[in-house]
Amino acid sequence: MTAVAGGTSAAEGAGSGEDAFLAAFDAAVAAEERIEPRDWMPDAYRATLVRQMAQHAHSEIIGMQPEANWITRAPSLRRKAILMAKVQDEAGHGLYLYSATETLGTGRDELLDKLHAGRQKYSSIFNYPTLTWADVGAIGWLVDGAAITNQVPLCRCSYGPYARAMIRICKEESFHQRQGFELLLALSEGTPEQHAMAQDAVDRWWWPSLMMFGPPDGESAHSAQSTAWKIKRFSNDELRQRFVDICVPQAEALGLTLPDPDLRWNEEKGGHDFGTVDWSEFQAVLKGNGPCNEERITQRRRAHEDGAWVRDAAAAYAAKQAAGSDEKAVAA
Ligand code: BYC
Repeated sequence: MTAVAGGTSAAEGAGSGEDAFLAAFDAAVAAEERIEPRDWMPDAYRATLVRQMAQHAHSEIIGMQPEANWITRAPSLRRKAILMAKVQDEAGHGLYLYSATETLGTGRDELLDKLHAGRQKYSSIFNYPTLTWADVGAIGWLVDGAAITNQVPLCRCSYGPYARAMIRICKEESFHQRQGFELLLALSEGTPEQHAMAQDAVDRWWWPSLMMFGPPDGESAHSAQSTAWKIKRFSNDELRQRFVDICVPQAEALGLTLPDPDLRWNEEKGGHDFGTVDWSEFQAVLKGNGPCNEERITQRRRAHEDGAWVRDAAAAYAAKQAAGSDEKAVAA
């Protein structure tokens, strides 16, 4: 967007010029132009982006924990290498997203402090335990599958840096989803014990995966405004429906069943009917009372404290390098 570029803050836009800035912003959004970091934007747009992107970034780095739980116990070197690459990808996704929030004037330190203090959320899904190796497959197939369904539309988000980060993230998530499917297929077609392990994992991860799309539309506090701003392109329920419709034939191909007796094709609506998500469980997990909330946040805080010396060393090295290049510049 160029029309309002240079009007970089709400304060600058306050007063007589604000209406013009807002009109230019609204016109840019309506015309499907991208809003870029130096463009004027409403404070509430900035705040909602920081909220959503921070929650997304936190999900990526907390999401490393349940998967990393299986790195040492992966059943072959090939599976171990794949899982390590996947967990490393999640860290990278976190970095893209924290960098994108920095373009809105909110640094990573501030966001991490809020996460550690319990003032910002991460996806409910990562408060469930990974009990068996099959859970690594179920996370790939269902959790990454749900993430892709939710995140592909975000590649068209009105805020440029977020949209561009999502393009790369979605490409990588697509590999993740396929490795999960392939892992589950190998188990499903293996011994009866392996098949049962795969089915048990799908039984436990199915409903929490449906919760990843957020509360039902009628209870979604932010949807209307985020849709008007073209941050969100589809509602929580629309994406949840899309995910169910994608998963049903994939479950058949896997030879596994989805744990929902109400799941059936509805010719009239051209999609599957499915049972009701237990929203009381979702709310309990959001309030910190899921099976692993405590464990995840404790581990995250510990990792942050243990990593303090690395951050200090990197900052000292950067300062030394900068001083060195200043000296060279003076000498030249
Ligand atoms: N978990 O008004 P609503 C991944 C909150 S992981 C926790 O509908 P919105 C991956 C919501 O924040 C997936 N909280 O909100 C990583 C709000 O609370 P606040 C991460 C949830 O924002 C590693 C309240 O409920 N992906 O990719 O319009 C390995 C009301 O909700 C959840 C993203 O974050 C939840 N499930 O819509 C594998 C995608 N759902 O903030 C995979 C980006 C809702 O007012 N985010 N809440 O305190 C989004 O697309 C949207 O933020 C959501 C929610 C669809 C999630």
